[in-house]
Amino acid sequence: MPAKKALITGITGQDGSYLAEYLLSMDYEVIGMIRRSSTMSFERIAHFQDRVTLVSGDLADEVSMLTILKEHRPNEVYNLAAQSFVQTSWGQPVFTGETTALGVTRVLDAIRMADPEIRFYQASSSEMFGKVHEVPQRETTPFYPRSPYGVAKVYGHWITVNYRESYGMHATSGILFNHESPRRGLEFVTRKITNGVARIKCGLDDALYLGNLDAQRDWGYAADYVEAMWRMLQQDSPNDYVLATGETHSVREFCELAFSVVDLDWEKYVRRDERFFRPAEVDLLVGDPSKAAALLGWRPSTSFEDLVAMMVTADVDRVRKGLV
Ligand code: NAP
Ligand code: F7E
Repeated sequence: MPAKKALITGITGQDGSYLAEYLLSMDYEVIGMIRRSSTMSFERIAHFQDRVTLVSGDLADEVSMLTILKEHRPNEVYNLAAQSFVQTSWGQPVFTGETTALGVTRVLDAIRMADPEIRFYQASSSEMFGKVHEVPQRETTPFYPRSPYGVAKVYGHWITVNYRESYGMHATSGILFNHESPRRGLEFVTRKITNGVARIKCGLDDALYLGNLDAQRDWGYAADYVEAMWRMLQQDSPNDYVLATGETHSVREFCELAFSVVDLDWEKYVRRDERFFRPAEVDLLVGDPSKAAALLGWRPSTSFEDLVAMMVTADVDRVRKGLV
């Protein structure tokens, strides 16, 4: 049987890099869409770059999507590309809407025109639940987004459902709660903390400046989550699935644990900084992954404690090698 072919938008991001590795391990032919930049940063994909085909395109440009689909004829498209940083979405609300919301329609419409049999995965987000209507959040929980990013993801989710219902497309939405790794961008709170811990431990910094320590998140490990994305597209029918651990922890707890990994007391180093508070906050997220467990046989395999230790250890190693 010929190998399956998958197109990943956002292959240079955290999830894109793990998903590409996972699909390669299953003998897929992987096409990765990258956008033009004056400096190319392939940090997360350098170790397997020679095993994937990189093609140029942008979610802002439907023609580029259509051309890629017609030329490469993938069986599956994973739409992971987005302006994904919530804080930035207040400063760049229109750009966030263009990419994170309308970008989804561009991909779906390009698929509809090139080959509506292509299976489609949309990277939806727990940020859609925002000011939560119920605890824990599940597929049926109403949305109440609290940022331009969250609003854009609600659009992306519903346009995916709409193309499924309008055109019978195999279009699936994975509603993923926060998932982290040593490849997480440095601006997100988990990686900001673990990188800060490593720099303090190695004597490069003497403080870490953070915003709201009371926010609570359901944090899992990114490599566990990309496997479930693949499982979703192997189902006979498209659907919506929550992926989460079912546990929630505050930013304060994350700090306490991360500093303790290197035997430091977090209270001596963490300072509050108004710049990192948000105009509207999502106070508490905790997901119910029972549908994914029942239909996909998926369960997260990495505990909160192991995730924090993994990220701190990786950052200490990087800092010691002079890499961060
Ligand atoms: P990430 O590390 O920020 O990666 C985002 C990717 O999107 C990068 O490859 C980026 O390319 C690409 N991109 C941005 N704008 C683009 C555009 N206009 N055209 C083409 N590519 C573009 O994000 P992530 O954490 O891997 O998340 C993957 C997806 O899941 C995102 O859609 C995110 O919103 C969603 N999500 C993430 C989480 C989470 O906890 N990580 C949870 C729920 C949903 P460059 O490298 O060129 O910037
Ligand atoms: O913030 C608080 C902040 O930026 C988590 C994205 O992947 O997950 C991510 O969005 C919490 C917030 O992630 C700082 O106020 C405190 O309550 O790590 P974050 P996020 O906003 O939850 C969802 C599911 C996505 O879909 C997104 O793409 O931490 N916080 N102090 C801080 N956050 C940051 N970034 N920096 C601080 O200094």
